[in-house]
Amino acid sequence: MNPMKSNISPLQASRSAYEPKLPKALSGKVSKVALKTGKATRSISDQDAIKKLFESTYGQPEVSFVPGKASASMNKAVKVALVLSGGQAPGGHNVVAGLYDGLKKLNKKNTLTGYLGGPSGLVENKKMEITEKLLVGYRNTGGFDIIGSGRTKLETHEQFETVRKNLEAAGITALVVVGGDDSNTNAAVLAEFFKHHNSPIRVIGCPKTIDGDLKNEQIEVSFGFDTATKVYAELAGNVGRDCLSAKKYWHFIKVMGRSASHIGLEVALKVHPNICLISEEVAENKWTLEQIIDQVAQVVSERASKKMNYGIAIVPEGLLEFIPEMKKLISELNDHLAHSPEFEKLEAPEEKVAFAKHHLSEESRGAFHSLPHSIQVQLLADRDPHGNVQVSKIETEKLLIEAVDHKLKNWKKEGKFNGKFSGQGHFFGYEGRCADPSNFDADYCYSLGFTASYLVAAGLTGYLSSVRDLLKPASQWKAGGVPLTMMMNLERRHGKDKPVIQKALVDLKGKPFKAFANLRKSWAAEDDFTSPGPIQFWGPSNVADAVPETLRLERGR
Ligand code: FBP
Repeated sequence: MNPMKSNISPLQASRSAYEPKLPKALSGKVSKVALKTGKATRSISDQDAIKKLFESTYGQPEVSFVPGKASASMNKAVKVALVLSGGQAPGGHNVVAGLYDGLKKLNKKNTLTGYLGGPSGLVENKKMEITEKLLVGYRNTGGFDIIGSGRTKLETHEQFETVRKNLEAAGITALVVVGGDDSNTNAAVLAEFFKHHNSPIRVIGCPKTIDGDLKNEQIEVSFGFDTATKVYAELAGNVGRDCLSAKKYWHFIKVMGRSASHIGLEVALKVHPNICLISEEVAENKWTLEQIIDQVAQVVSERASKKMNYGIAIVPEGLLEFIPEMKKLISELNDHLAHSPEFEKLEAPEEKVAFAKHHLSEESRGAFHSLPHSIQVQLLADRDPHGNVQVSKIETEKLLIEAVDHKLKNWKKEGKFNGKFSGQGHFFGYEGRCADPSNFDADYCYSLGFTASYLVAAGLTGYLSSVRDLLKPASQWKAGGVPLTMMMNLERRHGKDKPVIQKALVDLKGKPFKAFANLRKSWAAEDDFTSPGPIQFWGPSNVADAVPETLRLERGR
């Protein structure tokens, strides 16, 4: 990195010198790393069906790298392809750096080719060579801009064939896919396809997503979650201080996390907001939107009775889809409107709203009617390439502010509320996805990439790079690989049973949720906000090397 270059901050220039830590087993000589193989594995459920679908890769053992004698073939030269898939997550560049450094350590002749713009780059054969020179400016930085990312899903036989031909023509024998649950499901399918068709290409995945929902017994946390939640917690903590200073606003902060509420929960554990909604709890209790609004208004009202007309409410991005009547409404909108040529022709929001009302079932019409007009319009405006409602773009924080305001006005008329309510909406999402990785993510990502290079060298396919024991110092982390089929189950998608890596939702019986549930009443009533402050790269270890609270609670003694 050239510190004089105008778009590099002094902090970035300084940070580029950081040397990420590695598990001890991988930091020594290549000849002294042995591959330890465990027992055969099974998928988490639907074993017979998954076995049938993954005939060539099902049941492989878990593996780990331990001190010992390396196999002679470990340093055989390989050409490796890399693709970044899905949403950005802090630390992606360190995965690339770890993968590159690991490959070069194994054999100087190894090469790494980045396919551009996500999985579509594999089909379109758009690529670039990753070199030391290129990497210099990217080490320890956020973003995926080194080769770009994308959300194209490889699904058809033709696409798989094209990828095979493109990679084989380039002499590539391994592909590393950096992605979340969907992308790694895709990696498993590709691994099976290549093996089944006797292609030499092996596939290795890396667990990425700020959402934190790619985790299980074997994968302690996905990369990017730590940094993104630290950024959101810093911002929410600052808002807390503003609250205490101005004492006049209720801040409704929607935080990213397309489905699961891990981000919201982690931010709550860090910041102690007055309210944090957890989508999984809403679904479990089958709460209606009306009941949720009631609960929120109740907290606002109780605080107002103590002259505390201010507060913070954290709202998970996926909330609406977890409210049963909204889930039904969204699914009806997806079914009826997605492929309706008549609807496609409509331009004016009012016409769209009228059309939707006409086509919905009575129950869903009621749910639609209960939403403010602005939200009705949003539900009908943004659709993904498959024609589905883009729930992540709905301004849930504004919906709640409007609905709570309406309720409190009614309560005022009835003499049940005599405070003030002024809401401010925020959405913390993109602000955290490309932040420079925390020390934890910098080390974890580098280790995941490095481990992937060893999995490639060991000739394995259909594995997810895994680095475990993350509460210990990095030198004591354990590096290895988890068979992708081990994490799979069958799920109903678009009317068909599909093999997918199971998404981890917030476990309502788990320690993080319980810790939050034990404290939320006092957080609602008192002012207990904390200020986590900005990510620290240097300084006391309990600050600079802090791990996510949820990880600490889940894996701690
Ligand atoms: P991944 O699951 O691909 O990691 O992406 C997660 C995420 O950041 C969600 O939190 C958010 O809903 C979504 O991406 C936004 O995606 P987009 O970049 O397409 O707006």
